[in-house]
Amino acid sequence: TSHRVPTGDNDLQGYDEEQIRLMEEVCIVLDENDVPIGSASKKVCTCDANPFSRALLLTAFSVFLFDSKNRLLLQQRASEKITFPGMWTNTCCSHPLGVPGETGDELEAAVQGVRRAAQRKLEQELGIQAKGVPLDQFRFLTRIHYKAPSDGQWGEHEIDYILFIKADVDHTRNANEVQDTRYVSEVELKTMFTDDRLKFTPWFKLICESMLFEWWEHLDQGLEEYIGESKIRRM
Ligand code: DMA
Repeated sequence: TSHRVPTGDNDLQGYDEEQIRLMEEVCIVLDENDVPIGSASKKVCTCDANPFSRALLLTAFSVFLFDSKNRLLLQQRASEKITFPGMWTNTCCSHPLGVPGETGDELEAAVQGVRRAAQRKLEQELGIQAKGVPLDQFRFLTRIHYKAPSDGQWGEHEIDYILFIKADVDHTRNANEVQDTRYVSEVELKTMFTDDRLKFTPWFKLICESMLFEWWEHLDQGLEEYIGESKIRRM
């Protein structure tokens, strides 16, 4: 009998070409305590199909952008996305890249790297200009460690840096990334959750079920007490 050695090579056939290209982006691989231990392509890192490796732990970030009326900007992921297509989620999520400027060993440097990555992706996904979302306006709240399978073949295993920013910005939609956007109040978001036709990403649901509404209520007063938490929240 012959044993087939898993290659860790997920099959990307049939997916969108631009999204296949983005799977070559180099992500930061972490140990369980958020210490960078290497880097690898997003394709390798998010491969959940190989029983020997599974998805690697990566640095990720989740931006929550609020307008001056404290409404949260949501996006619906494009159907072209390889992971979690068509699902509603927070303003913007991605991974900082393993390049100078977006990576750092100490927490403060890592947060600054994540802020730069957030600026880059807000522009790429939503056409939001960097000058409308200055680095020092992103407020780092905490880190959330979680694992979410997408469809058996792909999965996310991440330490997710949570960033809040309050800014009135103009946005567009990169159709390859985002199919729809919507500003919501807390009540409007809770109403969306009751509509079975809408699907939400697992990390957004986790954050909504844990801290989001508490943070949201303190946006203008008292958010300081939640900022810069050093503990990693394991979910
Ligand atoms: C990954 O986001 C990050 C989190 C927090 C799940 P993503 O799949 O939207 O990344 P990208 O837009 O780079 O594909």
